Amino acid sequence: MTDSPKILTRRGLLGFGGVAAGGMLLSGCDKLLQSDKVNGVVRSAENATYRWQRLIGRDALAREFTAADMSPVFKANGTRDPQEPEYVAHAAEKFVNWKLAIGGLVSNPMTLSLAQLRQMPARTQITRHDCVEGWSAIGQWTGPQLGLLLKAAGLKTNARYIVFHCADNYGGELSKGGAQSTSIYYESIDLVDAFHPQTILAHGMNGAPLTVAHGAPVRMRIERQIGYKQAKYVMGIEAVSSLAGFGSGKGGYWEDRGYEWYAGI
Ligand SMILES: Nc1nc2c(c(=O)[nH]1)N[C@H]1C(S)=C(S)[C@@H](COP(=O)(O)O)O[C@H]1N2
Ligand SMILES: [Mo]
Repeated sequence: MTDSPKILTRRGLLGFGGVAAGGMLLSGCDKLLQSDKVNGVVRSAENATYRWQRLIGRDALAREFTAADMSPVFKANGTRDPQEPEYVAHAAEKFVNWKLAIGGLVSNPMTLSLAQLRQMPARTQITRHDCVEGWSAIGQWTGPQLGLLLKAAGLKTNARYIVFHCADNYGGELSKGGAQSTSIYYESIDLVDAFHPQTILAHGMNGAPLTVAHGAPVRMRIERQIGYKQAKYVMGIEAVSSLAGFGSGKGGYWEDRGYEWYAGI
C-alpha cells in the first residue's frame, strides 16, 4: 500500500458537509457528540467522522487477504471482450489515446489518460470478489482511490450518486436479464461508497496491468459490494443528484433487471 487511505477518506467525507450524505453525517455526529456516552471523547473532526463511521457501519473495511490467499484462477465474467468499435480501437492502441471523463455535478470536469491514472498515488488491496452466480475469487487490485479523483473534480453540493459508464453493450438478451432498458453496462454508488478507502479505479490486477477480460483499462473495485457492482471498462464517471434518466432508473444494468442496488456483502 502506497498511500494513507484513511486520511483521504476522512477528508473526503468531511468535504461533504453540505450534501445529503454529508448532512446526515454531520447531524449524526452532532447527536453523538452530545450524548453522555461519548463525553470525554476528543472532539476532533477525525474522531467525529470515525465515530460516525462506526455508527453507520458502512465504512468498515472489507477483509483483505495475503498474497498466499490469491486464487490461482480468477474467472472473468459478464463481458470479457467488448466489441463496440470505439473500445476495440482503444484496445488495439493499448489505450494510449483513451481518456477517462469525470463530469456531471463537479466544478472541474476533467479527462485523465491511463498514464495519468497510473501516476496517481495508488492503493493495492487483496480482496474476495463474490458473484451472485455463486463463485468467488481472491485477487489483488491496484489503482487510485475514487475519492481522490472526486476531490480533484470538486463535487457540487447537490451530487448524491456516482454513475459509472462502461464501454460494453451487454446485450439485454433474455439470458442476460432482458431488454428492459439500455443494455450498455452501467453502475452507480452513493457517496459513502464513493469515498470508502477501498473504492478504487483498478488499472492493475495481480501485479500486472488489468487485462481486457477483467475490464481494461480501468474497472471499479467497490469492496463492500457484490460482483455486478464492480463495473469493468469504465469510460466515464458522472456525479449526479438522481439515478432517474440512466437506463430504467434503478442504478445499473442488473438493477434495471431486478437486482438490488445496494448489494452489500
Ligand atoms: N462493464 C461490465 N462490468 C461488469 C460486468 C459486465 O458484464 N460488464 N459483469 C459484472 C459481473 S456480474 C461480475 S461477477 C464481474 C466480473 O468481473 P471479472 O470479469 O473481473 O471476474 O464484473 C462485473 N462488472
Ligand atoms: Mo457477477
